[in-house]
Amino acid sequence: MLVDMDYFFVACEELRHPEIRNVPAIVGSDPKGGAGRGVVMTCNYNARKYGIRSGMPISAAYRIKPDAVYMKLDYEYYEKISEKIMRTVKTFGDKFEQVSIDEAYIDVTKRVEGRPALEYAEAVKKAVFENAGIKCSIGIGPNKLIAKIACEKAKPDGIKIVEEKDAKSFIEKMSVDELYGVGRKTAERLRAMGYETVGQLAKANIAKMVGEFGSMGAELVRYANGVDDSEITENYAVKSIGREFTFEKDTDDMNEVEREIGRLGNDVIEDVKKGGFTFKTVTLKLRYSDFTEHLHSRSIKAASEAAALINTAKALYNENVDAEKKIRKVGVRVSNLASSRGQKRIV
Ligand code: DCP
Ligand code: CA
Ligand code: CA
Repeated sequence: MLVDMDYFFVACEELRHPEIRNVPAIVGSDPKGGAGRGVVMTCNYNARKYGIRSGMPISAAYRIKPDAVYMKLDYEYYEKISEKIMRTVKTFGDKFEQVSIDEAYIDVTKRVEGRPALEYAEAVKKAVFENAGIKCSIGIGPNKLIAKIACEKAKPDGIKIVEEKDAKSFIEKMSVDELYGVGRKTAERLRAMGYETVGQLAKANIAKMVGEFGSMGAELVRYANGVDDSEITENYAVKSIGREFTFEKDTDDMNEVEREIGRLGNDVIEDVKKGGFTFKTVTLKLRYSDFTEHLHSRSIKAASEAAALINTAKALYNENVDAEKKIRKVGVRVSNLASSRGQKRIV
């Protein structure tokens, strides 16, 4: 079973601002009257009606709906709610694997023996709503791949069950980019090879696919046939990755600070790659010689590269630094992590 929260960040905001429930509402960067940089992290379904989407430049959202409610990211608050949700979801499975802040797999094989899976999923939804006040969608399938796709089809506030015997036909008409592990680039390459639908890909020649994509080519064909043997494994201990540095002597030399941001950024990226993560939020910490401390955050499209981190951190520095003061300590942190499983393997 895959359990995924609906429009998660904005759903969290609704809990403390019930008045935004019936209007288009967005969490993301400051739109600054249309001149703002950065992206929409998410929006409620009311905003989606107008074509606003996660990952879209905030300036584009502003052009579509300047009178929407724009809220800035409060990752720590969402994380607290996420913890409550995950504690609840975990009790419903024999194995539990959180894959991002708002989504987890649980193994319910034994739990649904002798009772309707639909009833069980309804109980999970009810428990999450009662404990955390958040609505979610649930996909159930013979493996993680099918559960994930089923959950997408269940959105919002729904349940979709796909039995093993129906798994292949469930996905065969879908476009290849709806398959797990297929990003935009891979989808383009698949189309160029003549594979438009998952069903076409399912019949692909394995040797040809391996020639094109390496061992992951074979895996893609297995996915296209609805086959996924990966286990549900607990692995989500890490929520953010950061590094800090205290200068020998407090400094207002911008080149020196930027050099340090670059160094910290590269160290952070090493850990990001080791963990197989992508990040969406960059936070710069500045502590001045008077010991005041400021945090500046920006959300970007999911990334795992050093340049994305370092450029964002430097931009935050340049935009926010108080040039009147000397800096004692600088920190760089990434959060809003997700597993890059499926995206990373095919390049
Ligand atoms: N998120 C983000 N940047 C993106 C996409 C999402 O920061 N490009 C954040 C905000 C989301 C949260 O991660 O609330 C969970 O992402 P989902 O993809 O599950 O999207 P939502 O929960 O927002 O919407 P849905 O109802 O489609 O699941
Ligand atoms: Ca979600
Ligand atoms: Ca999610």
